[in-house]
Amino acid sequence: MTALAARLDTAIALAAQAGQMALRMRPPPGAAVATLKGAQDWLTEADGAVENFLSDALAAAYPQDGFQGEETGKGRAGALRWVVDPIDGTANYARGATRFCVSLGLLDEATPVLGVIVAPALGETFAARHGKGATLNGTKIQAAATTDLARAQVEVGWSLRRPNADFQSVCNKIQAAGAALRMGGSGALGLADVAAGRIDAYTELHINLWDVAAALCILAEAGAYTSAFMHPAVDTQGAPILACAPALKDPMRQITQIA
Ligand code: LIP
Repeated sequence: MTALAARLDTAIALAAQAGQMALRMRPPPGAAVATLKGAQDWLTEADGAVENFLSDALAAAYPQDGFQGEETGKGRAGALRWVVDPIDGTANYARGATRFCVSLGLLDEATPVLGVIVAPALGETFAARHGKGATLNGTKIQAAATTDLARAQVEVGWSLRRPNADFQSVCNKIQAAGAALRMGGSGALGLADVAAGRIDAYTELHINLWDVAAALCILAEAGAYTSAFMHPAVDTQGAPILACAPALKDPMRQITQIA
């Protein structure tokens, strides 16, 4: 078995365990049980516990690999680097909702080579290895064949890291093109839905590396178009993102001005 194949098996197993830990720790429905890192930027007890579990388990399995987590930063250096969002969709998770996931990406320098996204409350595992395709619960997935925005469904991610006016401008342009608009609160799951052909595009004016590291590999292996996200400062600064059905690349790039 190749080194990447073995790491994919490990990532799937660890993400499943992390997902069950998150489910056990999930707050009940109601007002958010969490603290605020910033405006509408939530942190729960599970974020830290899940990230510590994954960091320790990956260090034990692959001590030569690097690690970067949303909550603990760039913990270890290595040619291969795990980039982890312990709970993506924290705003949903903190209220007892189901649209959240554990996201594990593996980068070889700046190239995403593995991606695993586990949504435990939805019973879904997305997985991909560079050059070997992408799956949802073991079944091959591919981006949609949609060619017309007037028949498309587009998710737009939101945060207060960019002005609301800019977010609303993008939403207005998408709706003016005839597309249906949605928001979901988890960038990783929105991007995974593009890879699975469930929606036709996902865009966000600013998103962080740990939110997308797994999804970037899954999207590439599912044949989706993805904007150039991996710029030199992306590790700590994040970037805009566009992912979409291949035939919608030009109109979506025109609307979002994200290349
Ligand atoms: C979230 C992202 C989402 C973004 C939110 C937040 P978290 O990640 O998935 O796309 O709009 O502001 O960054 O905080 O739930 O891990």
